[in-house]
Amino acid sequence: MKCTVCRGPALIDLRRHNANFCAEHLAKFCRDQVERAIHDFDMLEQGARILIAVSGGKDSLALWDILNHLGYDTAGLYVGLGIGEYSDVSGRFVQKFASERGLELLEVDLRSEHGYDIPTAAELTRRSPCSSCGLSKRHLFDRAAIDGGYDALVTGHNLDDEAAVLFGNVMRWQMDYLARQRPVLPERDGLPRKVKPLVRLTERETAAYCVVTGIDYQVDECPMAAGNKHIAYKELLNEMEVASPGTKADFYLSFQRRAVHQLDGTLAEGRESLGTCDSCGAPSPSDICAFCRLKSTTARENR
Ligand code: Q46
Ligand code: ZN
Ligand code: ZN
Repeated sequence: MKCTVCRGPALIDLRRHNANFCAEHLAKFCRDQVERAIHDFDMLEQGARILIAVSGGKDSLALWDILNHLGYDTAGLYVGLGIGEYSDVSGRFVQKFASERGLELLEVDLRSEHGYDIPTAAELTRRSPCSSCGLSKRHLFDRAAIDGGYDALVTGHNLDDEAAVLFGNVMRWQMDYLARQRPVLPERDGLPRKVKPLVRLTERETAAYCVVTGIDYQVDECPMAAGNKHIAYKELLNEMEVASPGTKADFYLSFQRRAVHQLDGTLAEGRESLGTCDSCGAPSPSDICAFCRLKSTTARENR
């Protein structure tokens, strides 16, 4: 197998692009795909100051590395979720990545700063761990991006993630979720601009990027992910991709090109009702935001 660009030995084949790449050209391919997503979806101004939500996994660390290469002014934000050994190891990968490259890393620890961790929150609220976790991360990422005056909050959602979520939303025709499923959401009412520059790369590609550029990352999956329905959607989409390479990208990117703008009205309707939380001042559709409610539930039950 030869590299499509230099004809040297290739180490990965990308069937949907009908191409094989060596280490150097795979890294270039990944950076080019991110640059293209940023350009096509008008995500970021050149040299923008951005905050990257980093988990210690392959996607967020690959993205941080790529955005740095592309000349953005980057800082990372890691939220310690308190999911035992998994969180401890993830945090160490992030710290190592940042310190080796001299990059700025902000850290928030749920337990010491907000009095709870994700396993406790899941148990006390009787909600799925991912729902407490998702709302906690969203709140803390949004807040840090606004307080720090960053031009955008960037997350490492890749093509597999986005296609799986889109599949789930289509299966239930959740029009409000579909309307919001965009790679760029503009800043509004105290919420930062949010962008997803990895939407043109799959998780196999970001993992390969980490391997060829020497990025060490947390390879274990979160132990609380079991039962997450998106895992089944990813498997289904992967089966379709094997039968017909390019299906996944076509599904997601064609939705962005042809369909999502039909839902601009639905998006605007959903945005009218945001006020502010009486307790923390964050944008919220109710008097007390979901994060403050979660905090007070866990504080009450922890007593
Ligand atoms: S960290 Fe949190 Fe994920 Fe673990 S508990 Fe669920 S949402 S699976 S990205
Ligand atoms: Zn090559
Ligand atoms: Zn609040």
